[in-house]
Amino acid sequence: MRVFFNARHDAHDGAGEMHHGRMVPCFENARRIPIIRDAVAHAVQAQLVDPADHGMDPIRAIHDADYLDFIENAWGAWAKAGNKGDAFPYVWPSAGFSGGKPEHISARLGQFAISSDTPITQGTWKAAYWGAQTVTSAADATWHDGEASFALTRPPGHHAHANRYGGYCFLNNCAIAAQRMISKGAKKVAILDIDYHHGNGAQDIFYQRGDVLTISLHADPTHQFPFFMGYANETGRNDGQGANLNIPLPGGSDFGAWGQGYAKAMQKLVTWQPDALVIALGVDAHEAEPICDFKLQTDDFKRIGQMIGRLGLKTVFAMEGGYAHDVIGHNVAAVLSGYLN
Ligand code: Q9C
Ligand code: ZN
Repeated sequence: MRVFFNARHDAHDGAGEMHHGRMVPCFENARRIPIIRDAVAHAVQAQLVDPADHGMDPIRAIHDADYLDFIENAWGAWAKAGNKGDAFPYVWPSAGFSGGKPEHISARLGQFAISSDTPITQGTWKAAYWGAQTVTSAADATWHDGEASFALTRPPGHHAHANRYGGYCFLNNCAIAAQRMISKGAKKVAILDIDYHHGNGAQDIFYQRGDVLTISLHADPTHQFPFFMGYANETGRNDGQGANLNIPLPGGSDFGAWGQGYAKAMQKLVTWQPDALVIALGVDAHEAEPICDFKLQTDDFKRIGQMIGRLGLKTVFAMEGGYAHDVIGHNVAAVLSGYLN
C-alpha cells in the first residue's frame, strides 16, 4: 500500500501536557510514528512516499485565514513575550464574557484553543503544514487511480475546527483530504472516524453541508473528551441535515457493542453512496490504550479493515490517535492488512 509519510512530523515535540492537574509527558509524541511505520512496512509492503508541497490552498479550503495566521505565528509571539518552553492558554472567552479583541498572546491562545492538553512548540506549524501536504498527496493519488492510500502523519487532526485547535490537533487532515477530493470532482465524500474520541472538528466543518457525510463512533461524551459535542441528536443542519451521524458508545465497550455501532455506520455508508471515503484512523479504542477505556483487540481492528474494504470505495486512511506504543503499530497494520484482503 502507498504510505504517504510526513517526515517532518517530529518538528512538533511538546514536552508535556496537563493531565488530571499535573504536567505529564505528551501522550501524542514523535516516537509513535516510527513504530507505526515499521509495523506497516512489514504487514502491507508499504511503499513510503514523500508528499509534494501543494501550498496553502488545500489548507485554506478548510481553515480560516486568521486562525492559520495565528497557528503559524503563535510560538514566535509566545517566545517574544519572554516565555520559555511550549505555549499553552490559561484563559478562555467563556459564555457570559462580553468579548473584546485582546491582543496578548495568552488571550489569543485561549481564543483559538478548545482545551489545555495541546502544546504549541517551535516546530508545530512545520509539522502540521507537512501533515496537511501528506493527506493532500494521499487524496490526490487515491482520487486519481482509485487505489487506497495511508497518510502516516502527526500531529493528528480530527479535533481541529475551521478556527480552533486542541485535543492534540491543529489542522483537520481528514477534512482537508475530503475537500481535496471534492475539488478534484467528487460529488459526495464520507468521513468515517473510528478514533476512540468524537471527531468534533469534521462534524463542525461540514455540519451544514450535504456533500460530505461525517460519521463518528466514539466514547459517550457525557464522560469523555470532547464532552460538549458528539451526541446522537447532532444530525446536521440545513443542507447538511442527515449528513452527520454520531454513534456514542458507553465506557468500557468491547467489540460486541462497538461492532453493533459499526454496523449502523456501514449501513449509512452503503445507502449514502459516497464517491470516496476518508477514514480517521485512530486506534485508541484498543484495550491497552492509556487515556481511553474501550476494549478492542488487535484482531478486531483487522475485522474493521475488512469491512471497510468490502465497501469497495476509493479510500484514504489518515492517522489520528493511538498512544500505547506496544500495540499501535500492530493495530494500524491490522486495519490496513484487513482492508487489503
Ligand atoms: N491529559 C486524539 O486521540 N485530551 N486526541 C486528554 C488528557 C483529550 C485525544 C487530556 C484527548 C485527545 C487525536
Ligand atoms: Zn482519540
